[in-house]
Amino acid sequence: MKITNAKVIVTCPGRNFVTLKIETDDGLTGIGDATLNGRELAVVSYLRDHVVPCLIGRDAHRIEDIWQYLYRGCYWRRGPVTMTAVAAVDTALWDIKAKAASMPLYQLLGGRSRDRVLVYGHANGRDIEETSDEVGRYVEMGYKAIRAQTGIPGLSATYGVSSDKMYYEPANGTVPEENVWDTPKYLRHVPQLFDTLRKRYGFDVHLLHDAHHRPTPQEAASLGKSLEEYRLFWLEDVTPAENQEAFRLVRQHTTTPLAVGEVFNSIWDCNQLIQNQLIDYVRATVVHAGGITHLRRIADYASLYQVRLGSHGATDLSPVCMGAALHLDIWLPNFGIQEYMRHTEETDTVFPHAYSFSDGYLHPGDAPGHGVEIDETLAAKYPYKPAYLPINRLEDGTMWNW
Ligand code: EZ4
Ligand code: CO
Repeated sequence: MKITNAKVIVTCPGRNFVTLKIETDDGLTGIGDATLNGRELAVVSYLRDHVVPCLIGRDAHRIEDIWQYLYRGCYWRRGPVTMTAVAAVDTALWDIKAKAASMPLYQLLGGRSRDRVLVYGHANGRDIEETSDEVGRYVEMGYKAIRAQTGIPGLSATYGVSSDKMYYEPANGTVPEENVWDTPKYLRHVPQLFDTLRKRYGFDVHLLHDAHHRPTPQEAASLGKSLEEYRLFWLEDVTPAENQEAFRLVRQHTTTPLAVGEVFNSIWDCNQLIQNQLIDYVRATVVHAGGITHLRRIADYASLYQVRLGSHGATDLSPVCMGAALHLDIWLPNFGIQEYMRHTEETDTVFPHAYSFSDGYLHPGDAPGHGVEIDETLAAKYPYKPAYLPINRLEDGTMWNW
């Protein structure tokens, strides 16, 4: 089965998405997500200018060989732009192979290891009271796991908090907005949030929290310690992981479960974290970590050390990524949880999909392939709009982590 064409489709139904569609001489087509938040057009060029011309005429069934060809063959290995482009090709090829087999993708991976995929939603509020009410809304919708983020007194804007609740979109400014950050204020406030939530909702609902790479390792250790009694499902991105060894300090001081890795693009970003058991969950994704082929490799490696997969699933990961991720999740023996931030109605109409939510779980559906399509006519009605995540500065103006 030869690849005859590959198109890069850019659309902005409320936010930007990049999708690669591969066509074959059998008439089968497959799609892969290629969205890299705030750097979308870099991946578009990488694919259009450098990858697509090399794909034409290749055997679409040779997924592994094409992966190696794009990874080793470009000489410049790894990096978010490269690995997102590789992921798009890989995901589209798995979609095609599963359609050729007339099977849902999870069957090709080894079949289901579970009946459904546990997901967590996002509850955000300007203050503890509002966040606490939001958690209640998620409990009512059936969620078994909820991430809680709250505004911090003294800081005008906080990550994860906005007036749009169900569909909040962190990327907005045509140039990045500038926020002010202060870690000591944050460290004092967060334990009060979880104290309130546990008093109101008890310990049966899973609670999660994202520190979004702001604390230093020492601050991260202190945060983990101060949250221990609230028994979080996980504490996410508690410090940047560029230096994987930094997590040793955090780990030595707290039993709060740790998750990190939404920005990882390769197994080399987490090999020490995994091998030294410095984390409990790795947050790498299909779209940013080289597709199903490479994420499966990371997850298999993690299973040797009892580290589980808890993939990133914010709105900038398109329904195509979500569909593919759910097939991996339902198969993967060491699956932990899947993040699920709902896409808007507009986005869901551009990307019709077989996956569905019920009672706090997602199911990938049983359509052949990964079960997600793109309505190209509708997609063409939403042209690309520049949009960036905000940045953070400390109160004295020092550039910090967002
Ligand atoms: O900042 O998706 O856990 N989710 C997150 C997200 C990320 C964005 C980055 O593109 O931290 O909100
Ligand atoms: Co995060």
